Amino acid sequence: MLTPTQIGEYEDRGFTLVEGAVPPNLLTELRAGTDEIVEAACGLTESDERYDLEALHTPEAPRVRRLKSPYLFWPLFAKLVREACILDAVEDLLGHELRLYNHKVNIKAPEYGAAVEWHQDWAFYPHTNDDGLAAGIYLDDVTEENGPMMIVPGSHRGEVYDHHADGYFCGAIDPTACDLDFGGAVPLTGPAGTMTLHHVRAVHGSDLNRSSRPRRFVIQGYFAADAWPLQGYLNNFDLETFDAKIVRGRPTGAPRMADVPVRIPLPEALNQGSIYENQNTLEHRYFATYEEVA
Ligand SMILES: O=C(O)CCC(=O)C(=O)O
Repeated sequence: MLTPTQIGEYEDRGFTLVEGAVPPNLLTELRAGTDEIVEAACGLTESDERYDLEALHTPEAPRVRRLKSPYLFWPLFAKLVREACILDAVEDLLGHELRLYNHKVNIKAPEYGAAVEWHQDWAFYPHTNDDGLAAGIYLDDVTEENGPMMIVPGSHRGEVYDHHADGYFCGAIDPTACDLDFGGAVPLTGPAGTMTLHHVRAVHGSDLNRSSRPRRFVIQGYFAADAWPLQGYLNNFDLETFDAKIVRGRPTGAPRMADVPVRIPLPEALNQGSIYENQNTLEHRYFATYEEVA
């Protein structure tokens, strides 16, 4: 499905974009389905297994920051993690045997959607090899104003950066303690229906939504089936659940080992929950918070 130029860009820079990857009828279904799901957060008083709520959420005026593992709860999203229009592109980059690793919808609501500090997905879940990526789908038109994902080109070939604060994992890179060129980061913009593909080691982040338009972003993380999570056994590893996440090809009990840089994300983050909670302990933030801007 991908062109040689897109594959080359992914290999050289650590990311590529596919405009119009999601057909219009599916896009309409996803947008309407997401609206309904977000409205159903009305009445919730705190985050739960499905919803991650902004600090300023109230039961009357819901502010949903993220849908957590939506494929487990809503059929529309269960179908999406296996959609050919996504998996064909992922297969071009990772091969035919594929496992879903994680799934979420990040919602940057107009004028207050939270920033995500710079990080590498690899720092959260190192595997035996780094044939992993995140396929993202923009449900809204994304411009520089509504918090596009930004990626430091070529960073997928570099080191794995320290994502700790005061000795605990915090899921973010301290921008004052590394040599990364954040000014050279590329904003991934595109119309609704655009798919982003970024390497699991690529450094990325995103600013606040500073516009009056939403930025809803579905993220589906995949690995080659022979990449096994290094922390699997620590996290109550269950083979049946692991194998049920195969979306193409067959599972294997023979992990492929690669010479990859690894840091273990322990001791665990002091603020458990989503990445937004983990990153709260980062002392030097790169992006402004909504509270600061307000
Ligand atoms: O929503 C974004 O802009 C980035 C999201 C991200 O990197 C994450 O959720 O891990």
